[in-house]
Amino acid sequence: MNRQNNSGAPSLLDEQMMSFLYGMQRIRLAEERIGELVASREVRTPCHLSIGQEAIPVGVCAALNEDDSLWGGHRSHGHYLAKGGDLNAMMAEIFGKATGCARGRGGSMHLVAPAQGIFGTVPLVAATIPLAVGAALSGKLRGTAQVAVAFFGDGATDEGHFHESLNLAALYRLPVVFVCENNLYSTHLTLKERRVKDNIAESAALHGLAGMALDGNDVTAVYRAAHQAVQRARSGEGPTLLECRTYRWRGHVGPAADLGVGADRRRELDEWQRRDPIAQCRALLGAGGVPFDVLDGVTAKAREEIEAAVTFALQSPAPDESELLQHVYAARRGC
Ligand SMILES: Cc1ncc(C[n+]2csc(CCOP(=O)(O)OP(=O)(O)O)c2C)c(N)n1
Ligand SMILES: [Mg+2]
Repeated sequence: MNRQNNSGAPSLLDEQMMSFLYGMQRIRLAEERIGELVASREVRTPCHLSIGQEAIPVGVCAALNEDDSLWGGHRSHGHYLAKGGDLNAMMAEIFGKATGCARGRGGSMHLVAPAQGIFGTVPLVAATIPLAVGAALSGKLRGTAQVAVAFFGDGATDEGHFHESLNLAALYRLPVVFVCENNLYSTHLTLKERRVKDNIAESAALHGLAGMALDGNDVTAVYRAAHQAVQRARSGEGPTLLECRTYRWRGHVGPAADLGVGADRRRELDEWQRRDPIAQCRALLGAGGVPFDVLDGVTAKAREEIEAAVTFALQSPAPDESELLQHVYAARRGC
């Protein structure tokens, strides 16, 4: 990859890396801001931050089309943003405002943007996996070339849904990509406390689908693996399981770092912070000749957008009381 050019402007190949940097930086800054707002009690919502894990949604979503569907769980700000969900509508949702993407009814864990293929993020652990399989089956029956992607944590692989879904998807060669974000923890329980073997990716071979384990903090590795998996799905060759290794810098829920959780958390955090996906991406671009002020400009642009989204959310109205029972039950036709 030749990143040198005379003007100091990013070359064409760098443009994709720059868009990865921007995508990751936007997620991180948005989540840092959400963390501050929760800590100061300006917003009241449980929030599950994915700081440290940004390369996975950004790398995977770069391989998707807008009408491919995305299914995320309780920790899905990053997936929503990477797939093209509106930042203002997300921030307003987190504030419980009427302009929120779920009209202020869902909060941080129920993000939705159907026009961008985000039909819902679901905090029931493992629920996204069969939902994505259903979407893939629907696409296949309707003869579209759409691909469905399920994002889920390592904790979700402890559930039966994971295995049932992999089996069904493999059996019907469904166009689905299973993305396991293995951050080594399910709440406060480490992988070692929950499994005899550290072998999530091997579930793919057991159920007869393609699969691989990869460095989830390397955005280009994630993009390449996702691109291949999406091509496979779109061309009728069936599903893929990607186990992406990563680590969340904050606690399971809320903005704190949870350093008291587990004997190893301090050491692990130090180790994984040295593998920061954003710093790695910046270093690659910098080493290739992209000037630091250009890289800093990416951060400044993202920060500006986030502050504008917070202002939008603050100035938005709360939902009207009269709407309380709307959108709760489906209206019966003809009644
Ligand atoms: C079916 C179900 N069981 C338990 C919970 C409580 N719970 C919420 S998040 C979580 C841990 C999930 O861990 P993982 O899937 O690894 O995702 P991570 O939080 O690490 O991103 C649990 C047990 C739940 N929401 N749903
Ligand atoms: Mg986990």
